[in-house]
Amino acid sequence: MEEKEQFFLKIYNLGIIKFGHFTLKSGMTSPIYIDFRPIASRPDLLIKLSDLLLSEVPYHTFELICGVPYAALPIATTLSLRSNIPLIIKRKENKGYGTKRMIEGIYKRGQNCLLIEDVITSGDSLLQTVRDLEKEGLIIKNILSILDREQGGIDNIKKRGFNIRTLFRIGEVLKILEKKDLLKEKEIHIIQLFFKKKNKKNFQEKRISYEEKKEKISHPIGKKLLDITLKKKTNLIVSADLIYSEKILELVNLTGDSICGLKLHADIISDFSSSFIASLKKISVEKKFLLFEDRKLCDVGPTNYLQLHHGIHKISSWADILTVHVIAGSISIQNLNIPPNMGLITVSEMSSSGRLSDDNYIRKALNISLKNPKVIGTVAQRKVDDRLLLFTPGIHFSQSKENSMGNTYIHPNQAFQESRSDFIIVGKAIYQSKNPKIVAEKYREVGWTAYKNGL
Ligand code: 6AU
Repeated sequence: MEEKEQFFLKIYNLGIIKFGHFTLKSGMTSPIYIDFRPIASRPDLLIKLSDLLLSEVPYHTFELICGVPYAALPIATTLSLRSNIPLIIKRKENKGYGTKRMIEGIYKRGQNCLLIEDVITSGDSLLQTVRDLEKEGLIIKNILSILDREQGGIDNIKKRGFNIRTLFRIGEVLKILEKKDLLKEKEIHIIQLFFKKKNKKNFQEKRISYEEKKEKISHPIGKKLLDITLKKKTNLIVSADLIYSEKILELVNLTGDSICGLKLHADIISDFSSSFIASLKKISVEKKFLLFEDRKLCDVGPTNYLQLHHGIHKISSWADILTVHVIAGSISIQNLNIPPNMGLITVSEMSSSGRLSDDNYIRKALNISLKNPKVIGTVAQRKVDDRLLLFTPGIHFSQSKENSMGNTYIHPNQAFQESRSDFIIVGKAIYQSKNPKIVAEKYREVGWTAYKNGL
């Protein structure tokens, strides 16, 4: 321990622990932020760190080394140089051009790969990397991390059958710092409070129920959607991406009993009319579901306003829920004169492969969503704050399905288990099926069971 302790004090002096108010990748806030990136600028410490990590696993157990992007990349590289075991590089996104590979380097299916992560919180980004490597036929058994924040991530990973070793645990490093008088009393107090609370309420913990969500969502449409969901036992939204109104009405008649919402793209309907909307409204009242217009407004405020209220679609006259991007900034979705009975869903992170949103953008989009009282929820591919409803498109029972137009798909179970989603949005899987009524009912059942299992 002495050696590790000495080493930790050296890296601590690089400023790897910051105190303040931070939003973590998971969307949770924390008074402490740990970032090992500065070590990359100190070759001597990087080498020492790699040697300490390598002493945790026997060399013969792996043939490749990979770091979870990006923070662990320099560490994985050093490990590879010190052990003479080849490195492979996992991309966060494929480039969208060239080879479109997610994993770079030389490897063969069936090879054993050691995975390196810097900090483990929930373990989610690590598990994402595991999935991407496994898709390429690589075998992951051993995982090494520098620091465990002791918030449930390690159990989460162990539960899935991986061997994970970690050099430091947050509790033990805080003790080291306290012993050496490196923390102010106030800092100790804040951190102790945080970890006491968070450890009870760690990432393993159950999701919050729709009833609890209803308490947190103030917008009447958000509450109404949750009421419908609870009453009909469905979190399924069907995306009717069809170009004739008759076909949409047909689909709605078949699936209406299984859904809490119907999502439209009004601008793809060749024979759009107010009588079509009137028929749809009538069915939506009878069968109890809400109407979503997936217009994804993304312009400056005045143009968004015109697109919402005018043109042939007159969205504000009928839609219960409207999707918007916030790329033009928070003000672009303010002052739109949104009817009181219409809620907004922001699109913070799309389901498409090669999407351009990075963590920074997503964090800002989620903050805008939380601050705007008209916003009831968001589309994202990760867990979000409990005050937002989370909508997950890109759903298909056949997860590997990726169509040539670049949407990516996950199983409903994955949406509920990993992102703690509230609603699944399903298009093609239902409207292109031979029997949309039965298939929609199947998605309803699977979605509802997945939600219940998370409680
Ligand atoms: O199940 P699919 O792929 O046939 O249909 C998915 C539907 C489409 C997309 O326009 C929409 O979901 N969508 C959305 C939204 C806002 O719903 C966001 C996103 O990130 N990805 C996505 O596919 O109507």
